[in-house]
Amino acid sequence: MIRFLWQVAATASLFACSHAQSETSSSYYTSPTIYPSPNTTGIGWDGALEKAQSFLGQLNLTEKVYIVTGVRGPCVGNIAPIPRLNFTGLCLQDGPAAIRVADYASVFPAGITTAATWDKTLFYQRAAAMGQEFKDKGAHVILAPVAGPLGRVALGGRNWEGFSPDPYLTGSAFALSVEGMQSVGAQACGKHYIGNEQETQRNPTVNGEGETILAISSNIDDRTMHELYLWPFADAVKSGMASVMCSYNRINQTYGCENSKLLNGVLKEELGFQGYVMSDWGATHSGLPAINGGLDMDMPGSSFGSQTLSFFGGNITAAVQNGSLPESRLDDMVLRIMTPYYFLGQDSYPSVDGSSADLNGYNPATSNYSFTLGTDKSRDVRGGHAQLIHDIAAQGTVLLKNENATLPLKSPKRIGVFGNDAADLVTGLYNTNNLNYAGAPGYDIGTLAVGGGSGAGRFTTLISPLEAIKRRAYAEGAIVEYVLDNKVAIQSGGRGGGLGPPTGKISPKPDVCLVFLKTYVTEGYDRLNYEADWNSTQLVANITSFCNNTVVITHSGGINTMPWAENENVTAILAAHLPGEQSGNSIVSVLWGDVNPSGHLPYTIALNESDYNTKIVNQTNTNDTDPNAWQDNFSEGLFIDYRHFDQAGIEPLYEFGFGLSYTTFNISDLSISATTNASLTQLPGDTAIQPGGNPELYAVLATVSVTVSNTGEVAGAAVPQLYVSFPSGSVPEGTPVRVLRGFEKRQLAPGASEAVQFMLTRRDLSYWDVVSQQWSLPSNGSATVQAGWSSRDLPLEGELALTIEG
Ligand SMILES: *C1O[C@H](CO)[C@@H](O)[C@H](O)[C@H]1NC(C)=O
Ligand SMILES: *[C@@H]1O[C@H](CO)[C@@H](O)[C@H](O)[C@H]1NC(C)=O
Ligand SMILES: *[C@@H]1O[C@H](CO)[C@@H](O)[C@H](O)[C@H]1NC(C)=O
Ligand SMILES: *[C@@H]1O[C@H](CO)[C@@H](O)[C@H](O)[C@H]1NC(C)=O
Ligand SMILES: *[C@@H]1O[C@H](CO)[C@@H](O)[C@H](O)[C@H]1NC(C)=O
Ligand SMILES: *[C@@H]1O[C@H](CO)[C@@H](O)[C@H](O)[C@H]1NC(C)=O
Ligand SMILES: *[C@@H]1O[C@H](CO)[C@@H](O)[C@H](O)[C@H]1NC(C)=O
Ligand SMILES: *[C@@H]1O[C@H](CO)[C@@H](O)[C@H](O)[C@H]1NC(C)=O
Ligand SMILES: *[C@@H]1O[C@H](CO)[C@@H](O)[C@H](O)[C@H]1NC(C)=O
Ligand SMILES: *[C@@H]1O[C@H](CO)[C@@H](O)[C@H](O)[C@H]1NC(C)=O
Ligand SMILES: *[C@@H]1O[C@H](CO)[C@@H](O)[C@H](O)[C@H]1NC(C)=O
Ligand SMILES: *[C@@H]1O[C@H](CO)[C@@H](O)[C@H](O)[C@H]1NC(C)=O
Repeated sequence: MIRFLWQVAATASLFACSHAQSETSSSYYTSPTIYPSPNTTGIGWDGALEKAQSFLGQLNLTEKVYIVTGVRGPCVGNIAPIPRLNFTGLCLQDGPAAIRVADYASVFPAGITTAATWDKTLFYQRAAAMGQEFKDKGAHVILAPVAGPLGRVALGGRNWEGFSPDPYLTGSAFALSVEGMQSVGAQACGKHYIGNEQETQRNPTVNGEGETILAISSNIDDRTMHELYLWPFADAVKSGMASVMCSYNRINQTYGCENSKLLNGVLKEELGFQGYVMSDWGATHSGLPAINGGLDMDMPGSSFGSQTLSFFGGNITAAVQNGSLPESRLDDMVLRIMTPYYFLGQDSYPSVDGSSADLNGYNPATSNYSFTLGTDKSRDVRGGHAQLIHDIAAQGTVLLKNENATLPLKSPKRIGVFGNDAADLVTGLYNTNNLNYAGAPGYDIGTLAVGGGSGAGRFTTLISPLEAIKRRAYAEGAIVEYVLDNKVAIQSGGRGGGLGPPTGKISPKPDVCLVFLKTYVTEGYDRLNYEADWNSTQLVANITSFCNNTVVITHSGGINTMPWAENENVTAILAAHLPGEQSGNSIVSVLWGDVNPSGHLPYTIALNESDYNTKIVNQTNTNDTDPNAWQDNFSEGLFIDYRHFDQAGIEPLYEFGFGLSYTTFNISDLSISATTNASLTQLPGDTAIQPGGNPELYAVLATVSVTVSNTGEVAGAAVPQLYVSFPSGSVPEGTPVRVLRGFEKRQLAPGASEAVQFMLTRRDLSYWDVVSQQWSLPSNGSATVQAGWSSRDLPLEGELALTIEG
């Protein structure tokens, strides 16, 4: 059904293009308008709405407008102080892996690394530690976490900032991140809402004739929206997320920050979101349409890019005065912003660190607003987080291959280290500015521990792989030989050339060769290649030509193909993702076995890049005359990542959920029990909306338990996973073969066993029914439940039969 409609749409658009430009837009999905913007009722934030109302009652019109319009100040985003009310303003700072604009702060493992741990405790602990650093620097609002992009396209340039293309895994990490950040009193701003799945043309451009070419439109059908892209946002709203950032792109032709269907209809009404929607920087394209469409705060509010003034500010004052905007809407915007502020106790909060102002190039002396900065500049907020960062990075490292137990290393005496990614940074500790990026893969010599753009972080400390390996080797009396410049390693040639022993740059012959590869990622650009950068495949070929014990380690902001994976001399592969500041220490822990790897892939690694079905849309230089030319039809529906590989029957190289260990595990004793014998209605009852949506969606309908045991010689952490297959025939066409619906992580001593329980909620067992506009259980309630170690390794299977009212 859905697929058929898509074909019609595509055909119609081709027709329209060749005949009349004005008809182009009508052949694509469009968004309906949903007005008015619902008022907050402060549910879940007891007592705080009253405080916000009392504050609102003291504001004059100009001051209300201050609260909703950003100004220039010491932080990346700022709301002006109102000194007469002792309100010191709001400080908003990037980003998802670190407080970016700060010194003496930690750089944490990226979202993708965190997802690869599959560890809910670490999801929360990382966020709580980050939240504490933001708070200690005086930042009220964290511009994180990220669930958009979800990771629809393997080459998406910002996938690493978020977690996984699986909405269940991302939903868990996103919601626990919100809870962790807010547990210490900082506000989380979940982003980017929604459909921001590529960087290319995420913003409008101006062509040679001065005509505006609109930003890309992500055209997403209703079911796909609910079951993939919206799913994690529902989880985070349920967790009390203070703020949501609307995205740069259009959705069904309408800009993210004025899409009333998505902001008013879906986020505030269906999901019961009580907080405020802020724009991405410069993503506001109108005043009243955006405000009526559900936007509550304009950022950065003043000069940004080509925008010199805000659509908010004085325009709102004028609109209220001339009656075109009801003041009650402005009041609701203020209440939505101030309620989480009071709920989290931010009326008593640390002052903004003066070093933030310096790093943002802000001079308080020349400001119209009286921001008060802390006098204790450059506060050290790292709070001993290095150990946690080390742990997450080690746990987020995925062991993909380990022939004949090459790893952990057995006290090698001669260690070879190769590749530009092993080296310390040589171009500064803050690589946020898309260094050398014009399709080129970032900076050359230096390890990749975090990506670029607003998701970057300034390193106060960075431990490179080479540094940590040398320290370890010295302690064990081993020698380390290295060639870090890929060009030199490649040009030297292999055996008999200038690199390999006995006559080359490397001699004696290493017992083990550690090859470090990297794949740069940064906001603003999508990736161009699936393989790791800097001639990585050739580098591996050169090293393996003389080294029959080559371990390849990747530091990558996304999916890589690995054409060298089956090379006989590549004995082990570790996908170490973006580990943050303790990079070297964490990889040494895994290589030498201090940490038994327990990471699992949060995405699928294909054998061939052509196996991926979703691509970056790129119209650059192909048509810059049609303002509406950039259209991205999400015509694959629910079939992204492993759902596509399962549906199309494609064998991956390493599947979603896969990861090896230095020990072995067994899984047994699957048992399934419904929580009620009573028959269930197919649709949830008509219960008042709470944050997260209809509360009945989260009622547990069944529990599944399994027993996991460590059958090997060393301690290790098992990651049992639960997948559900819906009864075909009782669900609409376009339903995936199986979907992740549970995972846990358990540390087990050798010989130890533990029972693990998974809870299946009504939403977990439902599909989004576009007709009733509800989550619906299949009419025949018999689902297949599978448990195991990855999306393709599921030794246990059972049936879950629910009785559905006829
Ligand atoms: C190593 O690289 C050089 C230079 O590109 C190439 O000529 C040589 O064939 C490579 N050696 C192997 C074994 O791949
Ligand atoms: C986009 O259009 C599709 C097709 O009409 C529809 O199913 C979906 O709900 C629309 N989404 C939005 C946000 O307008
Ligand atoms: C919001 O509340 C105000 C009263 O404060 C009311 O006038 C307005 O109609 C309400 N708006 C909606 C959408 O319910
Ligand atoms: C509103 O309050 C501000 C001070 O916060 C003051 O500058 C301004 O004149 C006031 N406006 C009105 C209309 O009273
Ligand atoms: C502002 O703070 C001062 C000093 O603590 C206090 O005297 C005053 O009442 C406060 N004003 C408001 C409006 O809360
Ligand atoms: C109001 O919005 C318009 C664009 O519609 C903009 O040109 C103008 O500068 C804005 N005014 C203020 C005071 O921000
Ligand atoms: C692994 O061990 C087996 C048996 O000793 C041997 O045949 C094989 O060549 C080894 N493979 C590697 C990659 O060392
Ligand atoms: C898009 O196309 C342009 C022009 O051919 C090219 O320069 C750019 O690298 C492409 N971008 C991506 C992400 O493919
Ligand atoms: C890859 O190697 C070729 C020569 O074989 C060189 O021209 C190119 O610049 C290298 N690319 C990178 C990214 O190192
Ligand atoms: C593997 O290493 C051996 C040397 O130990 C070499 O003879 C062989 O050609 C290498 N194989 C590959 C595929 O490079
Ligand atoms: C690697 O080559 C050495 C000889 O240089 C040999 O002793 C060793 O067994 C080989 N290892 C593997 C894994 O083939
Ligand atoms: C570009 O788009 C315009 C308007 O739709 C169309 O007339 C023209 O043929 C297109 N050009 C190319 C090269 O696709």
